[in-house]
Amino acid sequence: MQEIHIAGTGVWYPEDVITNDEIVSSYNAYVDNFNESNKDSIASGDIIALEHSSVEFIEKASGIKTRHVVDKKNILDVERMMPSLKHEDESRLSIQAVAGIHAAKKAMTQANVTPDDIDAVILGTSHNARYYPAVAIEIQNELGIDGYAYDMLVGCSSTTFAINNAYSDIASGLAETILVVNPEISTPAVNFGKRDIHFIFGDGCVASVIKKNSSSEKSFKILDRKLMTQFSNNIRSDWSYLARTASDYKTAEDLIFNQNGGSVFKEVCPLVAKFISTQLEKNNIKVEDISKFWLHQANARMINLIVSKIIGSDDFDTNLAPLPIESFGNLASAGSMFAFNLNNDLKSGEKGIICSFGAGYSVCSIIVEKV
Ligand code: CO8
Repeated sequence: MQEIHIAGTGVWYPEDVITNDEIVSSYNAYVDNFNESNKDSIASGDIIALEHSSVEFIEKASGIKTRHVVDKKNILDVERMMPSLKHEDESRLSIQAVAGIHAAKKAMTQANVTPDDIDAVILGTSHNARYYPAVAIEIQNELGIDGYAYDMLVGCSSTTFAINNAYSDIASGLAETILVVNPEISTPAVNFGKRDIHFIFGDGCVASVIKKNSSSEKSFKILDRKLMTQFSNNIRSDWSYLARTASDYKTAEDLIFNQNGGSVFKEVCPLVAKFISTQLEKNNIKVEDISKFWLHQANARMINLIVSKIIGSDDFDTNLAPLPIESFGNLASAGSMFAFNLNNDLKSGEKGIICSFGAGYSVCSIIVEKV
């Protein structure tokens, strides 16, 4: 009988780490500079003074303690407040390809496969590094993989939707083994001068090998997939090739990542809890039979609230729903599979749920069972 497995996963993250103390000190120095430079306009009421951020707020509101980033020095530099990167061009590998290749090699080792075994590469991410050629094809070329490769964007659900595509291609007979790569280099899209989002994101990448009838000891069988989207402007980025032609003016900060975090929290938590509960019912799986919830790492409070709604109690072992967000921040779409990679020591027959949710809105939940 044909089974389709997550045969192996691998992660990559940059060495630079920023603590909450460091991000808050930098932000508060930026605020002090801004308020001093604009003191007359602030006094006349033309500009609203910026307020300080706080470590206590960040830990309580999000659970984040540190984040790994591609360029700590320039993010913390109050005169810059963003990473310093080079333009993407043909003289070097894309930043997403570099991250993706590191994670992919680990995933292939864990899955006991070589590039010769792979039929396709699907790259899912929240932000394209460029429009074309696809970074997935660049990775395919660097690793020496035959077959096809493409990039796809589904905001925070890009990783799980990409795994879903891989499953469908394998189930239809188009491929037998697919490498899914999910680089999330998010800090270039963060306005580090904005109090309600300056602390949220980190950079990282996860890769997964999806394979028909895998024999690797790390294999998880995919039992069920469920997807939904529902339009919302609460998480939005308008950064695009159209921007250079626009006749109205917007700054880069207007165009990059913006969110109404409170609304996202209120709307998405009940939606995801119901989505997963309904999926379990449909599959005749009792919630007590779920040993692990690998959820999108947007906010630790959000994860705990969703799990408590599903299991009907807020008294549960923290190991039930891993929280790599504490060390890595929000890794956009890579978060749920990153959690899976770091904490998946299940026994044969035990089940878990991988679920992403966020921009779009988009939700994808995958029930898996340890082989
Ligand atoms: N320090 C101190 N106080 C602050 C700060 C701060 N840094 N920020 C806000 N406050 C204050 C506010 O001013 C407010 O004060 P008051 O009550 O006086 O008005 C108070 O704190 C409470 O503010 P909020 O209601 O906004 O705070 P919350 O408790 O809601 O927490 C969060 C804010 C952490 C943003 C929370 O709302 C959250 O996590 N929401 C969910 C967000 C979410 O899931 N977003 C999806 C993320 S998108 C994604 O995962 C992928 C997208 C693509 C990648 C993008 C890459 C860049």
